[in-house]
Amino acid sequence: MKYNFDEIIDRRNTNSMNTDGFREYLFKGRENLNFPYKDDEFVRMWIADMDFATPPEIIEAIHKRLNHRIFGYSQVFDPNYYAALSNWTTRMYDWTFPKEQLVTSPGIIPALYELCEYICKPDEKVLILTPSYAFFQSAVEFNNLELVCSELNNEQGHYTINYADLEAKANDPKVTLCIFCNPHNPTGRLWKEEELREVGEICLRNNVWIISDEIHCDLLRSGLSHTPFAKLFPQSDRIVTCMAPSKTFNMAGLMFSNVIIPNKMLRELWLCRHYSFKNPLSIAATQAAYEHGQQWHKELLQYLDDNFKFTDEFLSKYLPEAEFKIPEATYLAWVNISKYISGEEDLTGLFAAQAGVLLEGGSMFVDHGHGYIRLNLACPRAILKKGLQRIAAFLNSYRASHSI
Ligand code: LCS
Repeated sequence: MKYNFDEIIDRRNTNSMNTDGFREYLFKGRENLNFPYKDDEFVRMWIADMDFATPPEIIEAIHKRLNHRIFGYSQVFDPNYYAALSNWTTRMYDWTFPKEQLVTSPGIIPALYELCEYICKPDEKVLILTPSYAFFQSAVEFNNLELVCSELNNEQGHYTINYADLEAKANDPKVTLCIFCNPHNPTGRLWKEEELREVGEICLRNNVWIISDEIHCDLLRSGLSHTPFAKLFPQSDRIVTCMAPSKTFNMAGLMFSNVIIPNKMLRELWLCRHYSFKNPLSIAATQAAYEHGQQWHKELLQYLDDNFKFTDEFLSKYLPEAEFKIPEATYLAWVNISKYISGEEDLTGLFAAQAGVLLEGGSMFVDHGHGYIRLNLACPRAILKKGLQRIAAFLNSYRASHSI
């Protein structure tokens, strides 16, 4: 390996959400909570960023841009940016899109907030699949739109789409948009082509727009490949694709993402209303990621594969009744612990207080996450091991003392 993913980097006092902002995010309104652990004693497996250094090739590109010394108003003008992204999507997913369809945003979440507003009229409804990344709900509710949830089928931890339910909900004329997570956070499902086709056909025949949030699409187990939703429906202009280097290369704080809008009217609305200036360091970093990030990315996937293997073996040995399957995508483990703990709503608070682990309990995922915890495995193996040991010790003692 050329890159060192075992390195432990102290992230405290860098304005990082992960280390310095967990109270505000996980315990909003209860920031003064006292835990038996000091803040720096927690094992942090919560927010979806990584404890790995961003690739040196990206840092070098930022340095190069810094050395220019002027950081005036900027946007993407250099055609090499499109070329870099388009080469990446062609190489990775055998798919590309015309240059004029590409717009950029400081993040996918801000893009979702805007797109909901631009696509939907005030009394309309937006469909999501649950459990779900909670900001999908926030984007809908921020725009005073109604949220409609279709629960995924869950058979022993294997999640599939309930097409009949989705069709019934999409059939409501007030449902005009579906925000679809491809691959899916938190379950880690990498949707198959036939699943995407079915969802696409349901939405399109019911005049429902699709926003396909593909932020996790480069975080697959080695050997698997991602299908962009829009690739399957080249004749439709109702599928908006969101992609970003932020998760893949651990640069969420640089706030840069790609939004591909085939529909001309929607794109014109975006171009007219979106605040279009971008951070020049982020543009340079993103272009470098797509141009020079391939080797680092390959090694990252290998390290994540091994972290998942380690987790799977650890759970089989020390928490054999936890339901867990190595997901096809994301660096997130979605683990059903209901055989060890029951009737507890606030698993996030409980694990922080009693295990010294910061994680996200299932109730943080809109709905239908009951009994689950989500663990972020994108950390050095030594940290992962410590986190898993704490989780196992806590759950085994909880079960013993509660006679579950
Ligand atoms: N979309 C999905 C599906 C995500 O999982 C995340 C981050 C974002 C968008 C954020 O996009 P951004 O605005 O940064 O471009 N997911 C996180 C999570 O699950 N926990 O912490 C962040």
